[in-house]
Amino acid sequence: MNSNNSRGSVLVLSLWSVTLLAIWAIAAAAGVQQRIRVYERWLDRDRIHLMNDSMYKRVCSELAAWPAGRITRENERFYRTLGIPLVTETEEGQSSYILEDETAKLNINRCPVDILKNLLRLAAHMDEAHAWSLAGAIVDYRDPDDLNVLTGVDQERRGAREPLKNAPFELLPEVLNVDGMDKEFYSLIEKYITIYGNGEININRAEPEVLRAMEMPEGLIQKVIGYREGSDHEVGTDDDGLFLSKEEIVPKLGSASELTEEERSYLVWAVQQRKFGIASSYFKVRCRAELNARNAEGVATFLYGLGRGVEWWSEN
Ligand SMILES: [Ca+2]
Ligand SMILES: [Ca+2]
Repeated sequence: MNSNNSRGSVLVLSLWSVTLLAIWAIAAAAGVQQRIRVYERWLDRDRIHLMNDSMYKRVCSELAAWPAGRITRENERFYRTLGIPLVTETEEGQSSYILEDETAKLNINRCPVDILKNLLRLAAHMDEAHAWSLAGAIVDYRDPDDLNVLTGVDQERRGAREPLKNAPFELLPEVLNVDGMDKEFYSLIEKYITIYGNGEININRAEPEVLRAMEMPEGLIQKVIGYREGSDHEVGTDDDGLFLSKEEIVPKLGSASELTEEERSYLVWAVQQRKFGIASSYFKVRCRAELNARNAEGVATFLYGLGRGVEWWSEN
């Protein structure tokens, strides 16, 4: 009887040991698998970084040869594809970059208060009084004095969320420090504003919202867009119209579609007043690397000033 009990105990103990060993083996395997996954993710990040770095070097070397503010025979092809992703297939996946023309946006360091007001009405859907007030606050933040740009009165800043900087914006998100600006308004106007460039808007690339804020007549905006798209009504194709100099704007547009007297006067005035340019000096470049098999991707963004080089760079 005792011998049977003892054999039973040994059997139970053995079974427990086998079960515990099995649990330990499963846990160990899971731990190893987890470590492998962490290691693979680390390798993916490294590969993505290298792909974006290679794209970054390629774009920088291309842009280093471009003259600022001028379209040449060599870079004309790139001006036709601004805003369109250029994709390179690799063994591991796909690399792409897109050039965003900062000079096609309103420079909040130079833009007059009424144009900023127009943009806030159009893009952030503000009423007239609200748009004037916030546009005034943006100008007061950046201009050197303490006078309210709308009333000329010395500002009483007590109670304001942020003090006036009285100096230019150095980064775009700094506009969130302006009294009355919030994340929602910022997200609505972000794509139309910049802190780079001499204030001339690139008429070859500006979005309709920017042209509207510049008080270009609506019919003329449609004619400019139609000229840029060409007869196939698509941008990025060979028939796209491109103004190669400011002097070409009025005659080229006039020969593509009939201009009214009001439209012609606006264009002549705007070119004389240096409201529009035809080329870019600053590009925001977004590089994207994707690994096909791993469902992993990473984006690197940098700002390139022609004749200046890279102003900032970020990766995520
Ligand atoms: Ca000020
Ligand atoms: Ca076209």
